[in-house]
Amino acid sequence: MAALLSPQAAIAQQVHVTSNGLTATANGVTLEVTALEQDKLRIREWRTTPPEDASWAVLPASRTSRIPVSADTNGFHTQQLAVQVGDNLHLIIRDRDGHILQEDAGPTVWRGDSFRVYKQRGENEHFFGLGDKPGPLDRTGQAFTLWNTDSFGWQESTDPIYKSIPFFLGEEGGRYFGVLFDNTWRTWFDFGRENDAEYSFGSQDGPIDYYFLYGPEPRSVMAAYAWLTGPAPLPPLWSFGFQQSRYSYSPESQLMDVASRLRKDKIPADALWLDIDFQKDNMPFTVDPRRFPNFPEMVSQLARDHFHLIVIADLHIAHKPNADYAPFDTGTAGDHFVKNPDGTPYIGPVWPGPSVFPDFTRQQTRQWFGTLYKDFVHDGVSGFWDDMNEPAVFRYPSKTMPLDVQHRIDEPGFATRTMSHREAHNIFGMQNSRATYDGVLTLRPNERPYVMTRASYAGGQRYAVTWTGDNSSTWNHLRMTIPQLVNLGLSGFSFAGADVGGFAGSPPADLLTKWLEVAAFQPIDRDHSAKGTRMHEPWVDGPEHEAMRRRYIEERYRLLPYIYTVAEETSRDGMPMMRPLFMEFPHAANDGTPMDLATGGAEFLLGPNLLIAPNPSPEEVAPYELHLPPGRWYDYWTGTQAGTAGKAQARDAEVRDTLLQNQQILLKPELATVPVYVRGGAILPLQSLVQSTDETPKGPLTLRVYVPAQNQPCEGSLYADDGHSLNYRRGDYFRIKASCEVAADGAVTVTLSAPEGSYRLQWESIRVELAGSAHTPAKATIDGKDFPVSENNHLPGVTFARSAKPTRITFP
Ligand code: MIG
Repeated sequence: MAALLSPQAAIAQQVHVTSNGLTATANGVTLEVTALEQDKLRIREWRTTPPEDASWAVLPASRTSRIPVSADTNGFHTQQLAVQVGDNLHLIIRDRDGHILQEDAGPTVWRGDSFRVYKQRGENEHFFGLGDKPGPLDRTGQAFTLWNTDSFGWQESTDPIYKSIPFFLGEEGGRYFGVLFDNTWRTWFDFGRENDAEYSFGSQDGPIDYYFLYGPEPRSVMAAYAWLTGPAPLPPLWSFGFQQSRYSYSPESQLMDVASRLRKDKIPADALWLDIDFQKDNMPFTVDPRRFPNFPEMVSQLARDHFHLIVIADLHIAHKPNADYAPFDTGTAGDHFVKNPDGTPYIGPVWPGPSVFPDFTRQQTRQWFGTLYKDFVHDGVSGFWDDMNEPAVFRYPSKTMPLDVQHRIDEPGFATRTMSHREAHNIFGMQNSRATYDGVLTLRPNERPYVMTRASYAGGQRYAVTWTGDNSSTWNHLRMTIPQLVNLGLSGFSFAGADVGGFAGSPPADLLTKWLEVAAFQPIDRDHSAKGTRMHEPWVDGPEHEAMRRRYIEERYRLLPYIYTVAEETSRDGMPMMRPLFMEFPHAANDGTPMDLATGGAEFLLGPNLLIAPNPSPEEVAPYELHLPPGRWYDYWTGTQAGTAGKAQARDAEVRDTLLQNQQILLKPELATVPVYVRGGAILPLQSLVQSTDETPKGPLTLRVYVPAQNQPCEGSLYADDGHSLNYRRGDYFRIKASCEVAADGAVTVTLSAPEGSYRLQWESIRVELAGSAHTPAKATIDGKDFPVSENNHLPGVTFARSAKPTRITFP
């Protein structure tokens, strides 16, 4: 981060160090820096009076957290950060070794009510996050607008799209920090596009209110952001199964045909989705009695076939007075709709025709909206889909409602007042999904709500999972799913997916196959397509394609114990499921440069241990380079070592001959394969194949140990619970930790901890097996007793009854 710029004409200013931070005033502008924790600061700046101290994104306990600081001249320090204010409110944040982490590039620039804050950008500084903005993983050199927008058919250069997540990570020299700019108006970010020596953020109006979260490890930034805005709650287990959707399955018989074909063709699946055509005249919270005459019976039938049903329920309520349409009648009676400046309800055209829009920033309105799910919940519908909540409104060029529409804030912790749509727009979708989440939770109090939203704001992960909206059926869109979903994960939305196969357009068979393969390793695996496109279900291109697709979906189901364990980590400490390489290997390069810059963000990690390496140019047939992070790696599909160490074992002669030094491998793209690697020292929990998460897997739970080099770390864990209730929050879960050690003679000892939690694991036996052991012993010892070793897929292992005590397994 560059040296201090010479400040403009020095203006007398006063810096008051307080017990928890400082305030400084110059030119009528006040700067306030508050230490929330040793490594977390809140920064506010204002001209006349301090803005209201409230937030839709930040948890009240975190926002009001304070720690004592030590005063310095013109600043203060905590145990981890030093804050200094120079002339003209020039703010510098350093770590305790004196490295500048963030420094103003000049005073805040105001134009009327709008403003922009400028920071110096280091020559090698990189930026990530900002939700699912299209474009490269690294945000450097780009500028963005945050304004929730219905962007059907968005492309790589489209900005803005559906969500506004004003959170980013910065990195230089291997030191990471996060910034949440908590302002709900239209905001702008520039990461060195206008001037590569600066980055900046600003808004049309509203407060200058941002949080600085220091790492230095990227993992700590994620934990800090989860502390600040709340982690995403753990979704139900079934939502990690395969999900099949289309705009729209209708009538009922078509949906039931899809359900039975999935079972008949043995394509494991857990969820089906109904899009708007199941409704009567596109009216939310209705069912078309003609096309879905037996709705409750249909939901029960699906449940008997082990399918969960998710239905769309858009927020716009049809403007239908005197038509016996309860959402309109009760909403009107309760005064729940947003208004024009003259006090009349605002009416705008959407799917049902003229529609009114709930005033979601009122607690009473959200409570009312939440009751609308009653019948669906009663019928056994498992999840809800909040679409169109930017909000999308037809016919206006802006694709949303007029900016002078009035919203009311009536909310504990906020001043009661009205605000214009300018201020409410970016939080509208988030508050819609909050109403859905809270409403469904109230109706089914001990079950985890499953809500998927299109629009949201920072902190919206507390209420809903998300997807990337109306992507396209192109190879480039398949490639873009990776940087988009990784950046969403870095922005709090770990539970996210992209429409598999692409929404707009019709994917050629090869594209759909490859997409189904790659998405098997992404957090939400949901095949969805637009009206008028060709069908997308796994079988539509004949048995050969179907077999390739099935194989990947099956592998996802075998990996579910691992996938669910990784998901639980998100819900505890904010670590995304889909991770950039830098998250696990921040020091892969000596100078701290994130590894992902070399790979172009094409590779990703699923949890800590699986590396997925699809072709960065998925439509090309030429070999491509794989960059493995430091350490030993195994080919997931063969169990053999990869990289330099695994040279002799490479399967394909052409590939073997082109193996490179330094953990680089040349891979030959194949339609039937996505390369996947496992970190040496990983212990992966795996299960036998099931057709849905309802089915109890046969045989033992497998813990597959990928033998590390001697003295290298070796660990893994398994988390399990009943998969659907909230009992896990009261200790009803199961967790074991596993570790291994390799002796000088190659003997491997695996240690399992005593299980934590009261949940009774569905597996009564456990198999511990080794990938990459030097030899196959005939016997192993378990707590000192001999056990026969058996091979499964060429991997030696032992099976034994699960125990409540720690277990030690030695393979001599
Ligand atoms: O104007 O409900 O992004 O997934 O299928 C289109 C119909 C409305 C947009 C969503 C898409 C959904 C579609 N919706």
